[in-house]
Amino acid sequence: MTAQLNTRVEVVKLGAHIGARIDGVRLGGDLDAATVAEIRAALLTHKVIFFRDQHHLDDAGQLAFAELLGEPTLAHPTVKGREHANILPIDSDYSKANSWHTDVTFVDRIPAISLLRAVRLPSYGGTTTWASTVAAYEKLPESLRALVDRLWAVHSNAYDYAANIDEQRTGGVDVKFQEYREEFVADVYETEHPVVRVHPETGERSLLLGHFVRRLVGLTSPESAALFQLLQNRVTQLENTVRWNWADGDLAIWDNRATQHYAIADYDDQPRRLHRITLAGDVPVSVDGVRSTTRTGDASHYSPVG
Ligand SMILES: O=C(O)CCC(=O)C(=O)O
Ligand SMILES: [Fe+2]
Repeated sequence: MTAQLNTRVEVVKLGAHIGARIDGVRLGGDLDAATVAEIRAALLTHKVIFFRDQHHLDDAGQLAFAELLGEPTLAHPTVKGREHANILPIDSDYSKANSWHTDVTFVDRIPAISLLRAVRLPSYGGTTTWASTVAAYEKLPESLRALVDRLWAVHSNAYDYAANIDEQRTGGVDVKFQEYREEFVADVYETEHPVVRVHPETGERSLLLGHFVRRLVGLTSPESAALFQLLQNRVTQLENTVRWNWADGDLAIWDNRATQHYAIADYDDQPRRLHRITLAGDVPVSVDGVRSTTRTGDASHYSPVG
């Protein structure tokens, strides 16, 4: 217990809009409530926070700490946890998340928080970048805010289906990648979310878009694509981002209600592995107080509504 009394949380801001490193904390299931509250406050303010030198953490320790911040979901709605039901291995042998996204937006109960721990890192490359979807919204001109405040989008895990088939036919996909994709879309989920959601803890408005968006409700495909790209470009503007160069012992935590992220696949075929735990989130609510609606699939086995 004495070690806990000496804990001095130091929050080092990394950019104007997003990102902070937190020093002076040894993460684990035994952290005191005051320190957990400081960590949560830093997460809400900075959207993604990084901890270094947590070499003592294993899966059990990561999970015990995660449980202090919320209720873990299953590893994924469709992809089974390999060693542990609540832990999703992010393994470069199976997939690379090199596309801007918010985690698991194809279900109604989008996870609130993700915790990602470095397990095996490549000798170069393999950084991850996060973007603040709150900053993106706040920087919109009045006219665009008026447009997006009432816009809705359909998100689904069944994406790029035709491109995958073409790639298979031309022999462009590794077998393990193909198996992973098949597991990913084993059950199809489709959910309608507001493009602007109100954060349940901070009240901030943010843009809810990313990789899983199929189309914008009421627009044709070309119109959806054009408007989606305009807004996505706003999200990923470099001033809204922070990029993290992973080291052994690192843990990153992001507010999945206020960010998108992109894992940069510039490490050739070196192995890269991280372990992710997500915490249950609420169903998004629009600026008019309307909740997201499920069109296909039932995600109740995956996560309670947080
Ligand atoms: O590989 C990474 O750095 C991030 C992967 C990812 O998208 C995630 O953990 O949710
Ligand atoms: Fe992700």
